[in-house]
Amino acid sequence: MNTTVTVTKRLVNSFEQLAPGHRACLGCGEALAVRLVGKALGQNVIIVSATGCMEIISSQYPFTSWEVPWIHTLFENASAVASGIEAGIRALSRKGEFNEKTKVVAMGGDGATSDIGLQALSGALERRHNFIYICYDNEAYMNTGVQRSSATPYGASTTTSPASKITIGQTTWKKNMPAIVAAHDVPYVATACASYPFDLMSKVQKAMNVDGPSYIHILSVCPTGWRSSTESVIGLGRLAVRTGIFPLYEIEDGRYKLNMQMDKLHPVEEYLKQQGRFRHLSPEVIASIQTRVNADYAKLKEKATRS
Ligand SMILES: Cc1ncc(C[n+]2csc(CCOP(=O)(O)OP(=O)(O)O)c2C)c(N)n1
Repeated sequence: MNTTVTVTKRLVNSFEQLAPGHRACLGCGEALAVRLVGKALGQNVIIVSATGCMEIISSQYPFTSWEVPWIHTLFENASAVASGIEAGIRALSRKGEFNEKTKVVAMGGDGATSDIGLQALSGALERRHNFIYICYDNEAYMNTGVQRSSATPYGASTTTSPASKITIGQTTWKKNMPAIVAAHDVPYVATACASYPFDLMSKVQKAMNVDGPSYIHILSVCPTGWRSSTESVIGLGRLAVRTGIFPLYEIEDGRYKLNMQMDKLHPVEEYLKQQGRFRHLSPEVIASIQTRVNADYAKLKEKATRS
């Protein structure tokens, strides 16, 4: 018994960066991801948070759930604010007025990252600030009522892409944010999901050790917006990975590495049928999603083989 406790302690930091008592929805996959990220980051960090679910649930005045320095920014400027803090740390360090190795970590949802904050993120990556950007991707603008974003998957019904007799809902394919970040030639890019907690935490720790910009894109299951059951959060995250819909991979100095090589993918239907947002999809549309997922996964595998 004691041995198990010791091993667990060594694997997972007991420090909770996100204190209990926050207001996330029941079964929120994103709050779980934030907790895991916090355990991997430790305490010597400054968090810069764009507007979104994780800001709303954690910072209602006069309360805060954050056990580390934390600043709320607009959608548009999380990466710009992170850049300024990082530059400030460097300037003070040069003058000998700051001796800590503090990491700046910017975070935002998929709307904040792939839509409204993309310009500031691109600038910060290009200037090569020493910071980590984490996208918590729940695949829509969730805290304002499930509006589509450019990360919403094809065929999903949202309040601004509602499925009807004449449309399947979202008619565009999910924007490939990790590829957009990788095109900035940054040292470290990774995808992760809270359903694979050790994989997620080890990627965050890797990013902590990068001298320069790094990016982690975390799929965050959202029972409220996906219209799925709260007890299937972990299972849905695993299925997203095992179907190839959300593969786990890293891009280190341009080299791709698949973290879970799968010879045979689970059918996408297994994943889609558990979510109300896809309930209306016909077998033909599901088949077209399967074709696209197979092709994207094959491309990724090829990149990993060539690396
Ligand atoms: C420029 C701007 N447009 C719209 C809003 C309103 N708004 C606040 S949070 C939010 C949704 C955020 O979506 P996302 O970044 O995906 O994070 P999530 O809420 O899903 O965690 C919106 C639209 C805003 N605050 N600023």
